[in-house]
Amino acid sequence: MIKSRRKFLQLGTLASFAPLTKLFAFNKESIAIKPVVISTWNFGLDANVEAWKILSSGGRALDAVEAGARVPEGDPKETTVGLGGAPDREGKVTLDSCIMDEYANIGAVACLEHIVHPVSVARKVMEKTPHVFLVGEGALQFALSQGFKKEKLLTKESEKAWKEWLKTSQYKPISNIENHDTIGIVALDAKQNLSGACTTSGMAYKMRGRVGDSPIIGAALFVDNEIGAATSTGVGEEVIRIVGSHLVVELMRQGSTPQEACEKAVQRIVKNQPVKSKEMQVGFLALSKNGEYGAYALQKGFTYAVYAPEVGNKLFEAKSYY
Ligand code: SD4
Repeated sequence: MIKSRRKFLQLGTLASFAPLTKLFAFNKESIAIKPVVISTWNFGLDANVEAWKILSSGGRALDAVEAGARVPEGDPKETTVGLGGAPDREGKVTLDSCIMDEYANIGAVACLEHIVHPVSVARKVMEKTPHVFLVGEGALQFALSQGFKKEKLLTKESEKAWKEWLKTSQYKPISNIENHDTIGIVALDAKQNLSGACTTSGMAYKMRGRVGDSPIIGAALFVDNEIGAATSTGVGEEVIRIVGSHLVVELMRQGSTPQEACEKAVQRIVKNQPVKSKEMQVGFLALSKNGEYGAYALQKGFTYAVYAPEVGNKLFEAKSYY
């Protein structure tokens, strides 16, 4: 699954990938930089298409990841992100999101209600405020001041499922492909800059006020433009406990490949929770500065989408610990 760019260059077959994308000239040695975008779960395929429009025309990774994350956010059929997202146990849809660019600029929102595109609010926090994180009522107030529209996010379908859940009120989160989960998306652009974004409605039927890993820089997302980027999905509490995405990037800094770094982060969760980890899902994606990528999860079933010149836009299933 991992494709090192050096190997890619050694193959000497760059020209054969030319129909898939433009080759981009980079620095004095004119190395062809291939943009890459990777994102979590099946809906990553559609997200990647939007991101790729930007990357393949020489655009910035930051714009690409925002555009990609907005796709499942705006889709009412996706019940784990944005519009149509599963509510908390009081029936309120509360959204978490963050974004990070190549200059270590960051923005985040948590427990944001009524706004379809929290990732874009997170970007506004990053670009228009002296802060990096707004939550709840204040985040909503800020979003409205920036021209975002107040909307009802609870769809009939999500309301029906929540009312069904209320009958037993059992909170047993097993996040996996059957409910698609959070989108985490990281990209490398033609100028060899990295950015990432993450957005979610969080664990279905969570307690009111609960915030997961998805809006927390270092937990569900981290970008270091010298090294690489990482993102996560799954039971956020466990990702926060190991500051997962930061860990993955730091492991890469110490020499791990993206694949090895994702595996070591998952192993850290198993070490923390040898019993509980058997029954929960956490998945990591990592992308290095040179376009190499990796993925690993606790359980089988964690899919991710890669859009890169040599593969096109493809879905893979990550290897898993269990
Ligand atoms: C959270 N990490 O709120 C998110 C949810 C998720 O797979 O990704 N579920 O904890």
